[in-house]
Amino acid sequence: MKRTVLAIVCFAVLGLGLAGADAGAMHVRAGAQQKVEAVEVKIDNFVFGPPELTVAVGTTVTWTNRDDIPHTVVSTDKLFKSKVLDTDEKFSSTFDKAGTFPYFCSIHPKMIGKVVVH
Ligand SMILES: [Cu+2]
Repeated sequence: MKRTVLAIVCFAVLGLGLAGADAGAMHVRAGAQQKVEAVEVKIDNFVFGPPELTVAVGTTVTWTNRDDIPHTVVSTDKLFKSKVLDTDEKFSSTFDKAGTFPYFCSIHPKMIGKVVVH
């Protein structure tokens, strides 16, 4: 009996954790309903997460460097460009036009991501 309660608590905690991790995705869904939203991308372990975002026109995307290595966020089409971001530094860009906006890290060009605005 006690075991069952513990299992339920564990699932609840796990569920909360997953809900937190899902917050970014929920913003994207809200964005589809034409709300102006702020969306976060985390840079961790040489990966932009999520690597591909779909947001509504007017959305501000903020990148945060969670790595202990410097990174940059540079638009392939030269539409935006961050300075070198040290650990926990942020860079934001507002997407006022629909389109697909690929970007990469100029220090590690294999790090790529994409913001789709509609
Ligand atoms: Cu990098």
